[in-house]
Amino acid sequence: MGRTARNIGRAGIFTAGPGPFIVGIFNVTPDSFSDGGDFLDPEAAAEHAAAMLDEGADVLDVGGESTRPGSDPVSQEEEIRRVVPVLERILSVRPEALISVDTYRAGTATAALEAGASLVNDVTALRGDPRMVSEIEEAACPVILMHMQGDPKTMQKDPHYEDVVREVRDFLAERAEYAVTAGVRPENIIVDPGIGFGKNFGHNLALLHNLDAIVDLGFPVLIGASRKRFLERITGVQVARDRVSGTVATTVLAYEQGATFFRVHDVRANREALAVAEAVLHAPRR
Ligand code: HH2
Repeated sequence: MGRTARNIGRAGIFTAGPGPFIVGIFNVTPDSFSDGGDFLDPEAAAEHAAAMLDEGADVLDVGGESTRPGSDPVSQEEEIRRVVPVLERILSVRPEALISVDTYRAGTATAALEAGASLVNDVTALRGDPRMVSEIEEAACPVILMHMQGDPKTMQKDPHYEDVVREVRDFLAERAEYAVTAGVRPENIIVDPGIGFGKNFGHNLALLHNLDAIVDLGFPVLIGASRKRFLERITGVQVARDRVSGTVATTVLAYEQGATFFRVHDVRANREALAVAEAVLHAPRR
């Protein structure tokens, strides 16, 4: 099957309705901050993928390089070696699964799309590899454009903004325009303020409380707050995988403000919380 056969535009992912969509995090990395090393073996990975889909994930986001603060990049060859076998194994047991590849390298995106991935999650918003935009345009697949100040190695050293909400919004508008000018279809663009990527505690909260400014850009908005460090400062929960309640709070608040994609580790908890939020928000108001 060629990659166009599996590619989805609005016709694929968005016909399910307006969302909300859960993007299950699937790190095939030895060093990710909360689940590093868990799913390097394709068999364990396939089981975990099936569990996430059964719990209500709409998309699985497979990544072969950690972008946690202070992390080092891996080579493209190593990234492909980690991602492609897992992706193929998942699709062999769940051929209908929608898989996104978390990469900023065009070569990895190509390999993943050829292996059956359906969308690309680029944390550099197409700045990391000059060939990425044409890859997305040719594949006609959806792309997530994320804001990041600096790079993962140094981004948390001293992030600085005059007005974080305005700057993140303007950045995402500029990157979306860049993509559209290069031929990417506007309906294939999803934007993401990049919680924790070159942002201090106050910056993260300001973005989460002013999401309407990002939603107003007119693209679907993705939020990735799952288990992140700023939640520890609020809740005191030090173990990353125990930050489920804090994550769920961000999901519900972001959904109420118009975000529709939620990149999370804990699919079931976030799916249930979103179902409750949807029911309440659809009840009549007097
Ligand atoms: N966060 C992480 C990685 N990729 N992609 C998007 N679009 N938005 C995010 O907020 C985002 C992302 C970091 O989290 P995680 O994948 O759990 O950890 P690591 O980078 O250590 O693998």
